[in-house]
Amino acid sequence: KSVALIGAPTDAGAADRGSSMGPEALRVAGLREALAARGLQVHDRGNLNGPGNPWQLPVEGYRHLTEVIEWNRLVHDAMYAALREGHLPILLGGDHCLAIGSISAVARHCRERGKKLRVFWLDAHADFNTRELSPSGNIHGMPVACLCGFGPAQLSELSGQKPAIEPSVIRQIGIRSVDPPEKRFVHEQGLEVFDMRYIDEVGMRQTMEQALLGLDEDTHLHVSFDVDFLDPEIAPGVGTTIPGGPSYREAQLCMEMIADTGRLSSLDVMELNPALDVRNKTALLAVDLIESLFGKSTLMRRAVP
Ligand code: DIR
Ligand code: MN
Ligand code: MN
Ligand code: MN
Repeated sequence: KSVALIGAPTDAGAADRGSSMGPEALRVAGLREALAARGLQVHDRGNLNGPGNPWQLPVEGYRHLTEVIEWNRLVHDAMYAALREGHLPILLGGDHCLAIGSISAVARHCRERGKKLRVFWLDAHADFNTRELSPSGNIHGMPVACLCGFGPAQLSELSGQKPAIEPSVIRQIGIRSVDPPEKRFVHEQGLEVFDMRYIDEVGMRQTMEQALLGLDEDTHLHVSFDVDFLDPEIAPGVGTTIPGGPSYREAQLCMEMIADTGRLSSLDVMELNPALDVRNKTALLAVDLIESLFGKSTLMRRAVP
């Protein structure tokens, strides 16, 4: 099995500068070597080359819309090409607005191949804002809404079909920060959210069992991993830290249970911000978790009652 690494160094959709350095921090943390050690063939495609961050205020509810559209076009085309070539693409973000391009490419690919799609959205945030609902205008808070057809045409129609995905394919895990109007919209659209309260109540194991229900041989599983999913005590290198996220062990179990399905077919690693990190520890942790996502386990698997 071969993986393609696609770097997208931009922070045009984010609240803070610095996630543009994410791709290189993940490489420095040994991502290629870790994947190669899993027996994967790694093709590092280098970084996409898009517009800079003009650092301007929102215009008509969107910040840096022109730049975000251009970056998402580049990401869509690169992810789609990698999927067609038979690789498992890994998008190295960059801020989470780029999941619009990434998942649009995955949705297009699945449509063409007659595959079912399941999207795991690991995040502290629901990222379901629209220009009307958003408190910030930052597009990294809007990718799930754009993918479900609520956003500007140039972003919502990237996959060649609007909506790119139905809310029913999404499972959100680890959510603990949702803006009040955004919350109403999440309920209205019926997103399946496993928030931190739920994980507290039933534990990560039962949460993941439920979120993984219904996967079959024909399912393409995409994971969109916003690093702010993790508790900020262990993962400080992100812009919008929200306390009370999954612990190291909970995050490991989450990744291991996804690996066990054998269905992982594409991945985003987003919002890592080296400017806010401590000796690259968040990048190192992300690589550690990605190893588990690709099947690294400690010693053996004992039967669990
Ligand atoms: C907030 C923060 N909900 C917003 N969102 C995100 O601006 O829409 N932060 N995704 O990382
Ligand atoms: Mn987030
Ligand atoms: Mn996010
Ligand atoms: Mn974020």
